[in-house]
Amino acid sequence: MRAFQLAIADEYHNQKMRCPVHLSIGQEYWLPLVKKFFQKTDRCFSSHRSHSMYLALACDPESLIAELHGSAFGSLQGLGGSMHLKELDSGLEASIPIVGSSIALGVGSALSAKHSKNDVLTISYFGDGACEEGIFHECLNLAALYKLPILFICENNSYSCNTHYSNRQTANDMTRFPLSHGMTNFKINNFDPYLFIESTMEKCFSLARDRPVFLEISSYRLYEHCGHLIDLDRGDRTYDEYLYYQRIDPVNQMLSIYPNLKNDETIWKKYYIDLIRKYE
Ligand SMILES: Cc1ncc(C[n+]2csc(CCOP(=O)(O)OP(=O)(O)O)c2C)c(N)n1
Ligand SMILES: [Mg+2]
Repeated sequence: MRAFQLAIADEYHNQKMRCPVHLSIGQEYWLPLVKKFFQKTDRCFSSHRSHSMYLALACDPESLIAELHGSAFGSLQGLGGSMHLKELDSGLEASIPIVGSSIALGVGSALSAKHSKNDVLTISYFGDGACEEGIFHECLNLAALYKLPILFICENNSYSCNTHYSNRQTANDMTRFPLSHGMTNFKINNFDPYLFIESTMEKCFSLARDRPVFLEISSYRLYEHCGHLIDLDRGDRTYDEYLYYQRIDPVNQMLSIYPNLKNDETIWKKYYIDLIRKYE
């Protein structure tokens, strides 16, 4: 996922990818685990930051690259672009750029699963900014009341576009919302040991087949909100903040422990750049 996104970031300036891109470089550490605990009949509704979710579930980087180029070989024949990714066979039902939509659609899907008495778990994936939408609070209420089989995954990168949480909310803790509905909730962050992250996610996926569960995942977006640059010139975040999170970034940590992986990253990045060349 990291190599894929670095390749996009490197090549985007050529203006051959004509749709906006919301990279999640710095936020990928938990996403491969979604594939591990997601069952064949489960359903996922994603936000606009959907590349990594698509890679995790659909596992098809070439169709994503084609889609970003508006190619007929893209996952949506080039008609959807980066923010509308879906792949029904893998359970990625939709990615929706209207903030909060993945929550409402997810709850609808979970309600239908409950009525059908099947074993379908729905994942609703969204950001901390979506917690400021009214629909978020209505949906949490309904999911708690009806005990719907849904896992809310809130990826908290502390920013909504360029606005820090401190200018938007009274606390950087999204679990206070599910708590007020008596909903089971968990938190993981980029400092946690991998085994803890894995076991927490396993628990979430298992419990949510029965009742709603809320998982807050703290992470940090190293690139700009939308685009291929590192936007330190905007003044919305400090260089020190960026350097701190770059240092503790789980992928960078892993590369410092296992330097040989840097070779793999380079090889994969080159592979993705070659694919980009194929479709541009
Ligand atoms: C209803 C709605 N309002 C505003 C926007 C503009 N918008 C696009 S992304 C975004 C920020 C969302 O922040 P967050 O939910 O934290 O997700 P992140 O981008 O950090 O992953 C906003 C406000 C939108 N797409 N939809
Ligand atoms: Mg955010």
